[in-house]
Parts: sequence; structure tokens; C-alpha cells
Amino acid sequence: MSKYDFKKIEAKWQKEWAKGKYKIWAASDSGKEKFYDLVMFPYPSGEGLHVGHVEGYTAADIIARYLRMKGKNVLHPMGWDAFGLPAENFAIKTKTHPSVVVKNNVANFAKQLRSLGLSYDWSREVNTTDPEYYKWTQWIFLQLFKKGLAYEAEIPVNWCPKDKTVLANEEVIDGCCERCGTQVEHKKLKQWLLKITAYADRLLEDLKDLEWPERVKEMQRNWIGRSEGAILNFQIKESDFSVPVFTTRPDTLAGATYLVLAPEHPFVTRLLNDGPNQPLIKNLDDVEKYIFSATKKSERERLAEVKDKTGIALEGVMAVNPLTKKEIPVWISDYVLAHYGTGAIMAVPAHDERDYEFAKKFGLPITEVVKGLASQLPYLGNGTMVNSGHFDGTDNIKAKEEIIHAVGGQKTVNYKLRDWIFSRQRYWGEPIPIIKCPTCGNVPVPEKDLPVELPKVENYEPTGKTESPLASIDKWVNVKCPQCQGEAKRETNTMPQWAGSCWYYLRYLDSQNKKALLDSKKEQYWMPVDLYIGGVEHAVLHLLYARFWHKVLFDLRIVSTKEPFIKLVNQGLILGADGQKMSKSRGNVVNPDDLIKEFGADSLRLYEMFMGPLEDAKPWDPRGIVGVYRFLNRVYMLVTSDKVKGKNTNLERLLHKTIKKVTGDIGGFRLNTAISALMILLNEMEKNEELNTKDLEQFIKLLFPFAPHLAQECWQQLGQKGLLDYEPWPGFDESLIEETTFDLVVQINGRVRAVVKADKDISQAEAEKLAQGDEVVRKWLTGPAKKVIFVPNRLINFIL
Ligand code: ANZ
Ligand code: ZN
Repeated sequence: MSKYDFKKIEAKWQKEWAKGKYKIWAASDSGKEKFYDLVMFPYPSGEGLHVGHVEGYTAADIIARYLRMKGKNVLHPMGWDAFGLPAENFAIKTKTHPSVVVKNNVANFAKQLRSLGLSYDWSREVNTTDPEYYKWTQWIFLQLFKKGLAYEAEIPVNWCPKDKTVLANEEVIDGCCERCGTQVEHKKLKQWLLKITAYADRLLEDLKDLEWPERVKEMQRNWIGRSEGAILNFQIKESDFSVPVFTTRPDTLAGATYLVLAPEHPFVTRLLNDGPNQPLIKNLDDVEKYIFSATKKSERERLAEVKDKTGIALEGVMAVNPLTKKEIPVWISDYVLAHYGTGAIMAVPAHDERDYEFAKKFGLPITEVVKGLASQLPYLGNGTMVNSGHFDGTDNIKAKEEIIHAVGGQKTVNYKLRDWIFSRQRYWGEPIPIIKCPTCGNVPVPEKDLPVELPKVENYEPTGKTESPLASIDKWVNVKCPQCQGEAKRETNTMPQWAGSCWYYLRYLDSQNKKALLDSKKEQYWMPVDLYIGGVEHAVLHLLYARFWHKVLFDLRIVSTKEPFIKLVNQGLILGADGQKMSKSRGNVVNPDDLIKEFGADSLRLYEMFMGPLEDAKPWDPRGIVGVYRFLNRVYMLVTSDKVKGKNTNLERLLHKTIKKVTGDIGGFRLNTAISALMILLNEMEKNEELNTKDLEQFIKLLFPFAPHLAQECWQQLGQKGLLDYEPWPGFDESLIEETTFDLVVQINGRVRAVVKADKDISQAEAEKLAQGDEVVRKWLTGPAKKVIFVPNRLINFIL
């Protein structure tokens, strides 16, 4: 028996695998059945790998190693998503250039990943900050531009005063910057946008073909937020102005007892601009005060104030309900958003919760127009029309179309999804490949001039002036217009950090290609990604953006699949031992490097997989890793013991059962229960006086995807020479697994009194005899049975 020296074992095999630049894990671009096994590539932060990375990466590695043994051609690549604010902020703080920061961080991350024994095909490594890579990110931008899918517009934007840059809507969480938590400000700025809204229907429609967690699909559906409705017009009395509203319930028009405008609504702005001269509003001062306070809140805050709605009437202003011709008051409230629908609503308090709250609070009239079975208000369901003139008595769903028609309204579809704000006023990103010419306007940089490289500069701090630091580098900025040769300037904004990750999974397929984004034969062979593992925090950011770009590339015939990622698995959050999210301030962070030092990479891998179902959130248990470490120790001691020379074994049935279980569990992502099965098998093996080497080899193969270093070492100890990576995965014989005994349930007068082991398919007479042989049963059998009920292979019931 030898000591499990994990340090020596892991170093030894990592060195072996590294030979020839990890050639053993290089995928070939043709031949065998392919499997594209992808993990979300990391942002190489200064903090290094955390246990959450280890979780997802280990799971994906287990699948890769298992499928190689199953004979598949597995592509399991790795790369770096390295543009973005953290590297830039760190660079500013430490006065090191971001490219140097990234280089150091990448080196550290790569070392950490290798120390975990993750079997990547390193020949395909990509780095989004490499000019050879972002050349193609810029190239895709140009295709978007040429298709009219990238455009510039003056728009209200979210501005983070701390990061001094514009944020996308997706990057604002509860009114705060997703990155630094600072309250977001609203500004109007000229920005680049990508027309993701043009793909809204397809992004929605194609979700149905994806094997994704329902929760993530639902988040995308809500984010896209498609709703069918109509635009109806309300004339303002004594004015040439009419207010269009967007409603999903045109059937309730007769119940619209007032209008509500967003504080930013153009009608309000116009009246305010007219000042004291405007003839309509009587309470102008109060209205101005209200608007001032409302527009300071964030959109999310405004929506969140469900209970305590605020608002103010525009005194003197009346609108006309186009169906009933009744005059109704007009209010302003911040629960109506300026940038959704038309920025104005018809309020139907009888059938809408928010309108109901508002009407109750301000004593506005409530008219019921749809009657269902329930009679409480607000009634949100369908039913029969009432109080609606000649529509009374009709089904409300039928009435929708007729009412739109009757008042000259227009059917429309609305989306919550906004176009993607794509420019950032920061240094560390892909330059947007556009030249601004006073004569020709926005001119794309000719493709032959790509990449537009980031200039190496001393000063890359944000200017805070809504302008990128690149704007001050005259030598870089001033260029000739490619169209008219006149004096022109480069676009100085850079792309957001999400750009590079929108298509990296394609570059892995052909990472060295200098002529094209990728070769179409390779694309056709490898796509789509068969399995994508990563965190759920990317549900509406990366995963939506990447699907959008993929569809654009599909339309350009650069990719042949409609969707990039067929199957998605979200690893659950690993919590601190206190059950809270790991964070430095709480002091509950565990560091993978320390754990590898203390217990070895195999223990860390195995433990993280053993903690619970992959997709669940799980608290860290310091004793758990010790338990797993002991298990691996026992494996090693067994393999190096003299039991191994044995011939006979009674393990066949359990071994085959375990092979079946582990195979099925890996296929179903039940990695924790696969490990339990291996533990049960080890227990049984330890009880044996002697062991058959062949049986032990099978066990080692099953262990290999989980604990590759130890398994490989054991394989060698058992006298095998080669690497386990392409050894065939063990098969099992179903007939050996079948149970030969069963648990016979014994009942007396219908109550269970005992359970006894019985051979399969025994007769009733045999079962009776067996039952009567049991002491407990004898105690209860106080007389002869009047009747015996026997269910073969299940139970016997004595009725006394
Ligand atoms: C009248 C009505 C009656 C409505 C009723 C609902 C129920 P979704 O499904 O999310 O698209 N709405 C329209 N524009 C709005 C805005 N800018 N800010 C806040 N609310 C707005 O919601 C559409 C419904 O939300 C619309 O239909 C409108 O209220 C409101 F019994 O119109 B409804
Ligand atoms: Zn020009």
C-alpha cells in the first residue's frame, strides 16, 4: 500500500498531458461523430479563478472526457473575454497598461485551469483583445452597418457617473449600474445602436427549439416582451392635439374614464414650453413641480411603486373618449413610462390593477365594461361586454377588433426590447470601425484596413466628458475619408464588453484563419454547440446578444444553423459555508488555489461535483472536501494493495450495475449521484479479500472523468501503459444486473409485519413457507389463515 501523494501524481500527469502543447485533446475537423462541448469563457480578472468557475468547468470537462472515451470527436476549447471595464479600471489604479494587465491575468488563469486538469484543446485558444480576433468583431460590425442594423441616434441613455460611460438597458439593474452599483443618470447623447428589435420575433419564436432551462427562456421572453394591441387616438378638447395610446385591451375602451400621460410626454412638454401663455392648464406650477421630481427617478423605481402611486391632474384639460364621446380628465403620472408604447395610456380602472389603484387613490370614476363570472374589481379576465353601447352582450375577445375598427384605431405589436446601445466612452474596447467625414457622413473603414487597432497610449482615463479618451489622440483620430479623401475623423467610441463574446464560439472552430471569420466546412461540421455550460446571470445579456448576432450571421450565410447553442445548462451558485453569497466583505470566500494545495485538484473537482445537483445553489461545506479526499485516498490504497493480484470476485453484478448507473447519470447531468455510485462500489471492493484486476480497471475508467490525475496514475499502477483518454468506456451486461432476489412483503390481515428476502419467481407455497420461517411473522400468525393472498414477486397477505 502506498500513500496518496496527490502533489506528485498531479504534477506528473499534468506534465505528461502538456506534451506537444496538449495534442491529446486536440479535436480534428472531420471524421467521427462530433460533440461541441462549450463553457462560457472567463473574464480574466485579477482575482483569479473562483470556485464557481471550477464548478462549471469541471462539469464540462467530465462530459468531454466521458465522450472521448465513448468514441466521439469532442471539441472542448477555452479562451479569454478580456475587454471591458475591470481591466481598464485596474490599469488606471496601478498605472499599468490594460494590455499588460490582461496578459498577466490570462497567464495566471491559464495556469489555474491547467492545475485543475481540465482537458482543453489549447490549440484553438482565443483572446477577444487580440487584434487578429477583434478584426473580425469589427468586420461583423461593418456587416451590421451595411445592413442598416447599426445606426447612430440621439437618444436618452443611462449614464454611469462612476464608470463615466453609457450603459445598455440590460446593464442597469434596479436603476443602478450593473457593474459598480452607482445610481444611473439619464442623459441625451448621440450613440451607436444595434437594431436587435428587428430580430425580436425570431429571437422569441426560435426559443421553442432550444433545450434550455425554462427559467432562462422565460427571462428572454419577458425581456423581449412582445404584446399585441392597438393604437387608439383621443382628441384633446379645444386643441388641435390628439393623444395616441397603446392598449392591449381595446375591448375596454368604453371603460376608459381618464387618460394618463408620462411626465415626459410631448403634449405636456409643449404646454410647459408655452409657459403662462398656454391656454389650457390651470395648475401649471404644481404640474411643473411634479414633473421635476418624477423625472429624477429611474424607470424601475417608477414601475416598482405599485401601491403608492403619485400623479397630478392637468386641470382644465379634457379628452374625448372616441367610443362613448364622453369627456374625460387627463392626468400625469410616473407609472406611465415615456418610452413604452406611446407614452400615454387610457386608464380603465375596472379592468386594470394599476389604473384601479390610481382611481381609488384620486377618486376617479370606475366603469365596468366586461362582465365575467367573478364580480370583484378590478376584473382582469374575459367575459361579456356591458356599458358599451351596441357592443353590449358580445364576447369581449370578439369585440376587440370591431372596436379598433369603429374608432379608426390601428393594430400594432409592441416590444419591451429596445435597440442595443452599442457605444462606450472608454478606452479598453474594440474601436468602432467607422470614419466620420464632414461630406460623406459615417463611412465604414474598408475591410482591407481592418483591424482598426487600439492606439498604444499613456493616458486612457475616462474624460468624463461623454467622449472616449481616444478622442484626444490626434494622430490616431485624424484620417482621410476613404470615400472622398477629404479630412475626416475616426469614431472614437469603443464597443461594449459584450461584443467579443457574441461570436467567440465560432472563432474556436478556425482560430488561425487569416482570410475569413471561419471556414464554412468547419462551421458545417461543428455547429451548433451541443452543450453550453455557464452561469444564469447571462440570461438576458450575453445569451440574447449572441443569439442576435448569430441570426445576423445566418442571414449573411456565414453560419448554417439558426441558433448557436442547442442545449444550455446553468451551474448553480456555490454559496459560502454560511449559506450566503460568497463575497470578500463577508469573508466567506474559498480560494481554489488553497484547496488544490491542501487536497489536490482531483479532490476539489470531485467535491464540487458531489455537493449536489449541478444546477442547484449549494453552500460550501469544509468537511465535505475532506470526505471526498479520504475517498480518493482509499481508492489509491486499494489499487496499490496486494489484494489486486486476486482472481475471483463476486463483484460482477454490482460492477455492471455501477457502470450502468454512472453512464446514465453522466448523460443526465446527475454527476453527484454518479459519484455516490462509485463510493458504494469502493466500499464493496474494500470488503473483498482479493480483487480481480480487470474489475478494478473498469472502476478506474469510471472514475477517470471525475478525478483524471488519480485515475490515470492508478491505471499505470495496474500495469497499463497508455493514457486513459481514448480507452473505451466500459459497457455493461443488462442480464447481469437483473436482480435475482426481491423483498417479499409479508402482511397479516393487510398490515405489513415483515419484509423478507426471497428468490425471484418463487411459488405461493414457497413464499408461505419462507414467511412462516420469520420470527416476527410467527408471532403474529396466531391461528390458521382463512385465506392467503399472493402477489408474485411482491407480497403475501395472511387473512386470519
Ligand atoms: C388599457 C387597458 C385596460 C390596459 C385593461 C390593460 C388592461 P403590456 O402587456 O406590458 O404591453 N401601458 C401602455 N403603455 C404604457 C406605458 N408607457 N407605461 C405604462 N403602462 C402602459 O401592457 C400594455 C398595457 O399597459 C396597455 O393596455 C396599457 O394599459 C398599459 F383592462 O390599456 B392597457
Ligand atoms: Zn468623405
